[in-house]
Amino acid sequence: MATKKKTKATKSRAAAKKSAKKVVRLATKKPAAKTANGNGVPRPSTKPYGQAGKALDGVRVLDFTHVQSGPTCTQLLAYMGADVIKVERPGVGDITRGQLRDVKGADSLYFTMLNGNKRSITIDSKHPKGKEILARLIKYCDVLVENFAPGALDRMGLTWDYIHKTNPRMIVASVKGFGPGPYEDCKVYENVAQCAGGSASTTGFREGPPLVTGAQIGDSGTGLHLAFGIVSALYQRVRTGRGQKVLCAMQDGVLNLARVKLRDQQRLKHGPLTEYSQYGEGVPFGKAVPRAGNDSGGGQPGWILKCKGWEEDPDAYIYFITQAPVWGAICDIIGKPEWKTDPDYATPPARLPRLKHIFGTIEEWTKTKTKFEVMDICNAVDIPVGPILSMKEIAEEPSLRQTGTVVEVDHPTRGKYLTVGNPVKMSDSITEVKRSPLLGEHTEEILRLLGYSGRDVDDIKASGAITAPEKGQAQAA
Ligand code: CAO
Repeated sequence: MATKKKTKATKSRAAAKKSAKKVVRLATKKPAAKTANGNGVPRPSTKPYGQAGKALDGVRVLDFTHVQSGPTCTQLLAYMGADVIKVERPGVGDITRGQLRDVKGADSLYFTMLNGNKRSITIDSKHPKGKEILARLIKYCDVLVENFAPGALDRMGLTWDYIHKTNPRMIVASVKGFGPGPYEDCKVYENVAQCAGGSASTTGFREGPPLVTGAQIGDSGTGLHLAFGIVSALYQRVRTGRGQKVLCAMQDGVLNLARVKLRDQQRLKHGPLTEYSQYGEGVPFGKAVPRAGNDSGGGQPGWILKCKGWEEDPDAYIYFITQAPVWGAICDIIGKPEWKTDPDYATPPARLPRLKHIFGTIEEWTKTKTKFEVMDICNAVDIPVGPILSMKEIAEEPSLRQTGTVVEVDHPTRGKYLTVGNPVKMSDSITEVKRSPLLGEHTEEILRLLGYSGRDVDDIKASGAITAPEKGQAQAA
């Protein structure tokens, strides 16, 4: 039964709420959660799953991000229900609006696919009136996310001290290329991070140069890490009542994703890396983890093998894993039942020096089947295989459309386009993917939300704080 007695937790929550109210004067009032048992935990919602709002409903994000890493983070927060207000430079906006343009006069896919579910306001952050609007936004929002070059936020006057004083509850989340150290002042793009984070030196073929990967592990990977940091900081704020700085260095984010290679670096001290195919080929290891081609990263040897049609189709390949428990099934399928008992092939250690020959033999079989036939045959007996899917195949894959992983969105100037929906699926927070905003599309709406009157908005427009100097007005790029 519910008790009305206030616990320590509810009291401190109430105090935090009170002090927050003083600062966030502009925040709209939210109804207090009804407590079930006096310990501050709300009653379970009576609404059906998926109809009780979204995970981050009520969280307001001042989105000062640009290019890819930061926008990836804030788009994820927006997918989860946060109100993301993207601040852009008047007349210019996020530089990616105009990069890699495929449709004349329309925002690029680079921009539209990273800025869905957000609102856009144009503010010149260096204009005195712009600074005043930003001060209101800082009071209004819970989180500021930025990925400017090192020092740029401070040069705008938005130092941590200023922000924390203006809104002690605000979380300030940043992506930088490097953490504190010799490279902290460097500007960094995706591939720089892939190289500095250890990914490039361990990607590619032994005899070739280091390679960067197509997956944007430096930008999107770091944005994802930052989103985790922000949500954790929001959770901690429930207890402490105060915001904190959250920093994700792209080098750190890449290294976190490449941690198995740091594992292998340490294993090297104790002998060769026997699962790397160079071991079986008798090529000695050097001092650092080598590039391993398409060798599997774990204890289950795997290779990319040709499938039927490989001569014409550059993606007619399959990833084939020789997982030990299904070795017998593999031998039967490829017509080598004798390998099940042959001491040269029967055990994983015996197979390691013969991987090239083994995979060559399996490939003779995969070349007689399409990659999808290999999928069907192998998965029926639990052999892990993966077709090399082209982006065309992914774009057209019906199951990805059904799950909302690939979504078609309509846009007023470019028409329909595909984007990637929320890769995280939640049973009680359903993502609705919305198109990206035009430059400054919500400027007036947000100014009114911040308490400016119609006359104030006119004055702000005249001041030049929200309009491009050369055009005299903010408009879509
Ligand atoms: N009003 C007025 N000025 C604004 C503004 C606004 N609304 N928004 C940005 N600016 C200004 C900044 O204040 C900065 O000015 P100063 O240099 O005079 O302080 C200027 O625009 C340029 O910002 P920047 O240095 O961040 O941008 P850049 O294009 O030169 O560099 C990048 C881009 C990505 C290399 C750099 O921002 C960076 O290293 N960021 C951190 C790492 C990162 O996120 N990299 C991923 C990029 S995606 O591949």
